[in-house]
Amino acid sequence: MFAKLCKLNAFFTLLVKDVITMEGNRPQVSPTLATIETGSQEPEVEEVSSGYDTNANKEGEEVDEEIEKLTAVLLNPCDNFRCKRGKTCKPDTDGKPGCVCQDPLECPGSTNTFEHVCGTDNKTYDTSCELFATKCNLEGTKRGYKLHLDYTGPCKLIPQCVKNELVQFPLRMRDWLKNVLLQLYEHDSVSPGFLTPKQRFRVKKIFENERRLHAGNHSVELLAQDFEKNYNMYIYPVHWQFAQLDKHPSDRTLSHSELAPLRAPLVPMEHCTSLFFQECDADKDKQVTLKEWTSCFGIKDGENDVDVNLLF
Ligand SMILES: [Ca+2]
Repeated sequence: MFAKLCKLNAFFTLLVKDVITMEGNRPQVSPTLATIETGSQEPEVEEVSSGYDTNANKEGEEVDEEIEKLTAVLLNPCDNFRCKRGKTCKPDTDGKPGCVCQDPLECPGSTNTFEHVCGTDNKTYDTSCELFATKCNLEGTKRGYKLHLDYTGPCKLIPQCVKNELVQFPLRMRDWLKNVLLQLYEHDSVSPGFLTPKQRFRVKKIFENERRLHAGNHSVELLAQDFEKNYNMYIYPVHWQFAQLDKHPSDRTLSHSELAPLRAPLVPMEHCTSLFFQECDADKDKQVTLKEWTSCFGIKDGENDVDVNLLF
């Protein structure tokens, strides 16, 4: 678990670095990605057992340890008891732990503005904790159902995305995805762990291709030309990003909350983000399938370029 966290932190650090190195008309990821709490990363599990092993049949110290654990559980049944975002553990009258809506006023206050989030109700919340606690307390109401984390940072006026800009968005986004993967590859070469061997093998082919367009502040015309010329290099990064997001659950479709880690930090910087993801959901069922996703980025399904095997 610790190793996994370290890897994630490193990944976020890397993305934060992109903000500094990637300028101009490229999608950027804000530093807030490192601290974003979208709620989507939480498994939809309300209760997790305390892990206390009642069959423990050990001697000496081990038995003492078990007794200590049991005592702790009895004293505070909420220890090691997890609740999903917006809820908090509270023992019932029998001392059995359960999850109840958190009081938004009990959320730890923000320490800087990066922690503010804008809700879909166009209201700025001090932290994502406050937003999800508010949503929980509104459960069963229309307002609660409609409330989601829209983007990170305080609410601001997002200019309307015009059609011409919307067309440019996937060009820049897929170029950015390719560059993120190439950066991961370089980091992985110095300190392995950023990519799996399979991922590394696939990115290696892109990395070693002399004809690839290197990261820079390219015009949309050049990006479009490069997509024509080096089309094959863009197939894998688009699949890779889908697989990164499709984890809760991994079912080859992306829900609103699965998209959030990518969408939320991008919205305040790229005003076409929301519309782009809306349009990606071609059949408007609130789920973006792999086919819809790849089609959004211009990957041609007709030529078998959409391949679920690339997700693993
Ligand atoms: Ca999914």
